[in-house]
Amino acid sequence: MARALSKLVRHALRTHGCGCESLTVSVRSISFSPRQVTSDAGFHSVSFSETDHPKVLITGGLGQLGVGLAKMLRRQFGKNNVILSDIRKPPSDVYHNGPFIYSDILDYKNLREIVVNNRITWLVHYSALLSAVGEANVSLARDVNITGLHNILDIAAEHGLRLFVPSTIGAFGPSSPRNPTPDLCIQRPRTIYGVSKVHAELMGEYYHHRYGLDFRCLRYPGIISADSQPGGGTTDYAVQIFHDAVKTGKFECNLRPDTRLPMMYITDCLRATLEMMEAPAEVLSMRTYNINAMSFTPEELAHELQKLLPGLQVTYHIDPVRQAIADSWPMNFDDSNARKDWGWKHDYDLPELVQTMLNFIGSDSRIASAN
Ligand code: AKB
Repeated sequence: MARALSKLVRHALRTHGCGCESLTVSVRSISFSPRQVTSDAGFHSVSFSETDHPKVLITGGLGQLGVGLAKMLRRQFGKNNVILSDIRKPPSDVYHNGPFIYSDILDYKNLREIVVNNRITWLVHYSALLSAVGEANVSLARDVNITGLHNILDIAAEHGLRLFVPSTIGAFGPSSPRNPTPDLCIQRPRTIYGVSKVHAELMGEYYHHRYGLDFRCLRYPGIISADSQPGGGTTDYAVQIFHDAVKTGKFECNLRPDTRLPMMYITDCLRATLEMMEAPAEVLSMRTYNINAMSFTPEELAHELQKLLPGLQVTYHIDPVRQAIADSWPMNFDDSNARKDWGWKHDYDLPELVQTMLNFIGSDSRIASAN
């Protein structure tokens, strides 16, 4: 089991943009930090005029969500106003589609230089190790998810940035109400990923109240995308099933057939992120919101897929680490506050999700086999 998990970590680090290969924690040389200034230091004023487009930096940009978010934000704000960053070398299409920069969130000076030199006004902080991979390497997860976040918070507060940090259904644990899970309830997660996300929620909210940091946070469900892979999460099965179904007609699921988890299609997730970032401060009654679209089990997802691919065979080989994590997470997510405060509304339910994923992956594999 330990060997399998460390293989998983190595694979995730090689193939997925968590921005986390470099483990050197830098010694800071900063002239001041929010810890040294008083609460009335004026961080409330954003450093760009409301009529200007924001200048956005996305960390962990080569993971599951960064490239898609950059594409959407570039359409809205202009190509050169959105900078993707990671510590890995970008594929050539990403490199040629807009600004890409090396950034290591554990290197405070490097981050600060990027923010200053590019006059960044919004920061979307996607670097993180996910749940399963985090359990396989706790100290790396602690460095990236907690120390990295501290750097990001300080940079954002010092430079008056609007900061988005995603949280997750994983920020809840076995003692949280699971069906449904409201925004405010007991949060005692049992993974380092969950602990680091509760820490991020609380630190962000603390910086908001203490220093006026414009911190915004959404708790994402499992995100399902066709052209980008998640890396080392518990909900990854819900992406892999589509690829295996199209390629081989078979899928081996690592969760029990009745494991119910909240899920969302990537287009909804990215739109929610932009809508939360653009929401006027006065409508935000909270700084951290649940968002949701649907909830399903592996059995229900397989059944929906079999309507379009009747030959699909699904077997179950349970991974005890992932199963224990999933059993401690919400089954249904209550996102009524997001719907009430800033008008959140999802577009994709399970049938549309399955149709869209199959269209996408099917046309991709047809192109690949034609080449
Ligand atoms: C994971 O499974 O770790 C993530 C998440 C739900 O946060 N996809």
